[in-house]
Amino acid sequence: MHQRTSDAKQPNALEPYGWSDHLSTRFRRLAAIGMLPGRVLRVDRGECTVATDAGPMRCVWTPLEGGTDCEAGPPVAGDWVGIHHDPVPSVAVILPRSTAIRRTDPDPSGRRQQVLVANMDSVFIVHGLDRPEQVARMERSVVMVWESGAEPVIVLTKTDLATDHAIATTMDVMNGISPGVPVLALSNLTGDGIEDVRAHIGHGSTVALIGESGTGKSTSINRLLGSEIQATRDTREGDGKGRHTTVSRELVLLPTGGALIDTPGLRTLGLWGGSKGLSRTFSDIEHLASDCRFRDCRHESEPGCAVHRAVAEGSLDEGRIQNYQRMEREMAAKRLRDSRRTRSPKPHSAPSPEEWG
Ligand SMILES: Nc1nc2c(ncn2[C@@H]2O[C@H](COP(=O)(O)OP(=O)(O)O)[C@@H](O)[C@H]2O)c(=O)[nH]1
Ligand SMILES: [Mg+2]
Ligand SMILES: [Zn+2]
Repeated sequence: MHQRTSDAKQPNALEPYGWSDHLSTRFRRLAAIGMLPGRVLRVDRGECTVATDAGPMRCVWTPLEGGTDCEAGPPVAGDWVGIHHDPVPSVAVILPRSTAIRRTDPDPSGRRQQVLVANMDSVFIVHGLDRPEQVARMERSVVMVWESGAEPVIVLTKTDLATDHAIATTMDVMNGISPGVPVLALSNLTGDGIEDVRAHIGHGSTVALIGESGTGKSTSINRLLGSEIQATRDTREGDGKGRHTTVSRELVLLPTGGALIDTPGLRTLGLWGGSKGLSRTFSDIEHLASDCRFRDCRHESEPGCAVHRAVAEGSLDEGRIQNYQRMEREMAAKRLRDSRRTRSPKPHSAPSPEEWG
């Protein structure tokens, strides 16, 4: 009898990237029409580098006509794709993304979404201890990560530049950002904390690093890799902010298992999507709100407001409720704009190079 080799477990070069039975089942239809599976490692100058069973391949993006049950594109780092060879290697299909970080395109219409990175299991939100805390920005980043479907982890870098007291104070503040989100601290100079961070990177899992430029994302990736793959920049002679040396998102495999995706720092993080991420991040406020006298309490000046009581008693920070309300208003305004649209939203865009930083 003929042995069916397609179901046999063969060593697959994509396995360390997180290729799974689930993906393989999803891909079967595409394999049947001669497509090669791959994972996008990097996108630059309109082309992408894709990891495949046959090694990395440079591909253009040529969406398959009439493709259904796939993402609109363009491809981003972390995407699982189908490659077509005719006439040149092309990404023809983007498999549905299990998770994705999306923001509103900073163009004035606010009508487009930008996908920054896809199919990550967790996201390290990186902040440097050499800078002020920027609680509101961290809260916003956590909202975006929860909304993406991935698990947020807050990573503080440069412990070597802060006193123990300052580290402890910042850890306290960061622990208050979103109940249950781990907060880790490391130094790329001394190596302190690196192994704690590594422990949060599962075998076959994908972790994206986001955060402002100069916070140490690329340096941390090099540290975890044990080699200098990601370009970093010396900031000593500059303004301490670092320059955007990361020109595009890049996915690398760790020898100890797992994949990391580097991203450039983005100035603006306009919320995209529903309110799930907001509810998750501010679960403490939503929990308090269930004790407000009025079910539709807006926690402004209504009597019997449990949220205001918590602020008055000092158990809830006023800045936290203000930032929550600011993001709620931003999302309500966006919903209103969306509902007024007569035409369907424009296709997705990619961040422009001037936006980095
Ligand atoms: N002292 C110290 N400097 C660091 C640490 N991590 C990164 N840096 C420096 O911070 C600057 C920006 O790092 P980089 O990795 O390029 O930041 P990115 O923009 O987030 O990728 C570089 O000069 C790094 O050498 C750290 O843990 N301690
Ligand atoms: Mg970088
Ligand atoms: Zn209330």
